[in-house]
Amino acid sequence: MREQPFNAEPPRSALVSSYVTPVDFFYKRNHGPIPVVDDIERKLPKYVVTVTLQCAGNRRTAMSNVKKVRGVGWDVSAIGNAVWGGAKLADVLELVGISKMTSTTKSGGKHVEFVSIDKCKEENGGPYKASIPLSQATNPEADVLLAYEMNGEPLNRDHGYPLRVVVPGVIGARSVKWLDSINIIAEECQGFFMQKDYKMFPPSVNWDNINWSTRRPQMDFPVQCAICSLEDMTAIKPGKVKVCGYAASGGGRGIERVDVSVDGGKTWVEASKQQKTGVPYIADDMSSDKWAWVLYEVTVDVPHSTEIVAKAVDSAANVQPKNRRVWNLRGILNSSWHRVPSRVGH
Ligand code: MTE
Ligand code: MO
Repeated sequence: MREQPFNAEPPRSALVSSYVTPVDFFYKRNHGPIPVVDDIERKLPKYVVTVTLQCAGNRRTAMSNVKKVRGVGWDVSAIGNAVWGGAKLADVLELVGISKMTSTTKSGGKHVEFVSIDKCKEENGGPYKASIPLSQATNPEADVLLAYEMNGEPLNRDHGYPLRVVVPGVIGARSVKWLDSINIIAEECQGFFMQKDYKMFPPSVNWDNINWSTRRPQMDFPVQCAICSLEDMTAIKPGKVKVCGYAASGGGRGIERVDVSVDGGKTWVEASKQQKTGVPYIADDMSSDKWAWVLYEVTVDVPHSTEIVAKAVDSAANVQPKNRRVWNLRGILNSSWHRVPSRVGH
């Protein structure tokens, strides 16, 4: 945990002890000191949507084991699932005369920019900002919220009081906290965190040959899962071991399957997954896990020291990559199979 900026991550086991992540256990990612802002008026219908937010840097520490990357170190818990309450951005924009669209309506490449009030050194003391396509912002089905509640309580300062953006299915960096203003702009936001960070480069790109303008800002996050019931090199007794954790995918893709292996990935068993029913949700039945994670669980036999591995498959049949070939200099989007070396002893 660091005080300034304040970044915090809960322990693995605490992370999956409940389906909805309590505010105290929800990771916190800030690029500047935390400000206080005035309250704002709320006159639109309130929507309550369960959304998993994931930092693009989740699991970055493991990527640094391959080759050093630049960025805040995270284990597997820079992710959390909360029940967000707020106005739909599509309603807010309609109020100022921008009509609702579906994902196929042409929006001429325009973006909606969110500007915060915090001051970041990366912006030379200017505010944190990010943008999403206008077509997404004005599409009610994209469920983009201007949230003022988290888990039924007013947002706290760490998570963006009094108002933050929640962009479901997209890396956390676009869910701007302490929202100050919204701009409709001709192209994507030119801020640091859109243009000089949070882009996915191949392993051949390093800090000497990087050309930021060759890549688009990362938006959706990939299919991801982690084992949360075991720390690396846990000593376990031979016999049955319960393996549990979370799985989530971006872009509204639900989780189809979670597989667990106790022989380093040679053979697999399917875990059972659950999404707590009863959490508020706005999605049709077949895709009820559209924006929210699933928690999974399976009991496996572990006869000898091994690597316990988990991988998830999403509704578009995307699978997590086997190897850490996804190495990139910023250490983002580490979504390789989650491997936990385990030592069996008596
Ligand atoms: N918004 C502002 N204003 N300042 C920030 O530093 N960090 C972003 C995003 N929104 C950030 C921000 C990043 S990188 C992430 S992952 C999420 O907020 C984290 O949200 P949380 O702290 O509520 O978990
Ligand atoms: Mo992040």
